[in-house]
Amino acid sequence: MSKIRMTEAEVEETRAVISELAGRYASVEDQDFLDEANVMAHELPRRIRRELRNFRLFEPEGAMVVVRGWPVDEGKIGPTPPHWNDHGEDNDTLSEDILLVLLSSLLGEPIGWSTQQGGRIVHDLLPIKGHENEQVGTGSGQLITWHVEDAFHPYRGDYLGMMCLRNPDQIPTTFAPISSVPLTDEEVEVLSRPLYVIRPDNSHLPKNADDTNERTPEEAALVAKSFEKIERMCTSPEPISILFGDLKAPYVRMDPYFMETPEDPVARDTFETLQSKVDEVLEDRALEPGDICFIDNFQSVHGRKPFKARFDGSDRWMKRINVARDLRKSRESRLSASARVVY
Ligand SMILES: O=C(O)CCC(=O)C(=O)O
Ligand SMILES: [Fe+2]
Repeated sequence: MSKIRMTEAEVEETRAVISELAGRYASVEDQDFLDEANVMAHELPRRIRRELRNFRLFEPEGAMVVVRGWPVDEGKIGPTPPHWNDHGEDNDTLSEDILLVLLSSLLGEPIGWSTQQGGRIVHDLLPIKGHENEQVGTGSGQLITWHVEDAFHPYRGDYLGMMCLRNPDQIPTTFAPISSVPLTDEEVEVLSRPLYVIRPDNSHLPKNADDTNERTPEEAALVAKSFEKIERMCTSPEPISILFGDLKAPYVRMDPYFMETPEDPVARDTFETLQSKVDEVLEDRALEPGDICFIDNFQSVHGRKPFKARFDGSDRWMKRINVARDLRKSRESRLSASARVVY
């Protein structure tokens, strides 16, 4: 993992870019802001740009980069809201949202899912009452089993970004780069065959949508169609390989909680061996306020330890973003060349 701590001068340089944007845009969900983010990101401090460029270009095995040192203003961000669609007047996270999108733009193009958090680009990861026992980012009491983000979906992000606003009990994100898992050549060979299926995770299901967006009839029809697509992926998922790319340094897609154990004994045993080997190398990485972490979603798995939510405004609160290296590959599922929402 690489870590870079912003100096005071770098924080000030960054603040100037954010202030300019905050003067012009009230929300990072504004399409004009998203269109401009990459250009503005080139005004961030050079050392940070270089770090992220290297992360994208060289695909280091550590598969995680953390930018540390952004001073989160507790008073300004306000209490942790009870729900991602229930921000109050006391919640001002515009600076943090902008920073997360700018840094993401140095890695690729932020995308959102029409089936997740109302199609927003920047998600709130906070415990929601009623989700305590759910296998979703907004749960709390249940361990989030390690996974590749949106592993089931061909358009899943190349990177997952998380910015920590508050983590009073230092609840860890769990993490393992696939390079740290000691697989034999035989195991790699089996895992590179299309013998496995991954179903959509619960965060994409209509029951967790809580979507209060106002939509045109055309958009509403598209969202309904996306949920139908998710339903089809649930009932008849395509068989895939778990490992792919260069098998000497493979990419990975898996989400064991939503996968079936294959009937074929070799496929099954290898899958089980893989899971225990990942369990053995999985590490805790607790983010601290101000940390912005990017995970290479092709080269690692992550999850989250369970915790007891307080529901009093002081809970763990992260911002989350999905980043695709290339928007084109999902063009058939987006409304225009620069649209960010995958339907
Ligand atoms: O809350 C975390 O640290 C990670 C949760 C997670 O896996 C996710 O939201 O994708
Ligand atoms: Fe995740």
